[in-house]
Order: sequence, then C-alpha cells, then structure tokens
Amino acid sequence: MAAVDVNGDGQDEVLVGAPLFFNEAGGHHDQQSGSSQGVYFEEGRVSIFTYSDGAFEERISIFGMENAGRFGAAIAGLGDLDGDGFGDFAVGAPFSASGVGIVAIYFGKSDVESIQGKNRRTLREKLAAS
Ligand SMILES: [Ca+2]
Ligand SMILES: [Ca+2]
Repeated sequence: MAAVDVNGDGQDEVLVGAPLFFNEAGGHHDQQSGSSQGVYFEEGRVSIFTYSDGAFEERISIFGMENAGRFGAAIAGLGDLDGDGFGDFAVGAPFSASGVGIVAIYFGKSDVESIQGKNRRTLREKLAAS
C-alpha cells in the first residue's frame, strides 16, 4: 500500500496491492500454459483509490499480466520521477519473469483512468543482471 498524488491535484491517492488476486481466465491469456480456458489466473492487482467528500472511490485497477508473479506485493511512491507534476510509483512482482522478479514503474496522469500498462517501464533486465 502507498499514498501517491498520481493526478497532481495536491491530494494523495491510495494505492492498494492485492498480489494474490486471481481471475478465472477470461480476458487474460496464460503465457506459460498457452491456455486461457478453465484456469485460475493469479495475476495480482493494484487498485487506485481517490478520496473526496469523505469517501474513497476505486478508480482503476492495474493487473500483473503474468500468472503467479505476485504483482502488487510491494508498492512505493517515487515522487515525481519525470518532473511532469504527477506523482509516479513502482510496483514489484517478485515472482514474475520465472522468479527473477520485475519492478514496474508507472507514471501519474491527470486522468487516473489512463494510468495503464502502456505507461509502464520495467526494471526486469537490471534486476536479472544483479
Ligand atoms: Ca491526487
Ligand atoms: Ca510524474
């Protein structure tokens, strides 16, 4: 869990990781088995909540895209890494990439719903080399 102002409005959003979150594979394809039928796809999830008027609202969930990678096991705010005024954050998936682990970096946006995988960079290669 982490608090990051991802949309730059001066109020922190709350990021909640659910590394054991699973789908009964429907929208996602299991790269390891090559199958997407009848398997539980344990991909992990990070949800971003905004807070206003005394209530939290879930705005978007980001999924790990890899079975049993434990995406969301760690979340860390990075400040404003790229200097665009929106808070950025890193999500760890310690069992992704055949157990090597990846760190995915996401960049904040004014529109919280637009924070997605295309927006992400991974540190997989650097971690694998260390
Ligand atoms: Ca905010
Ligand atoms: Ca930023």
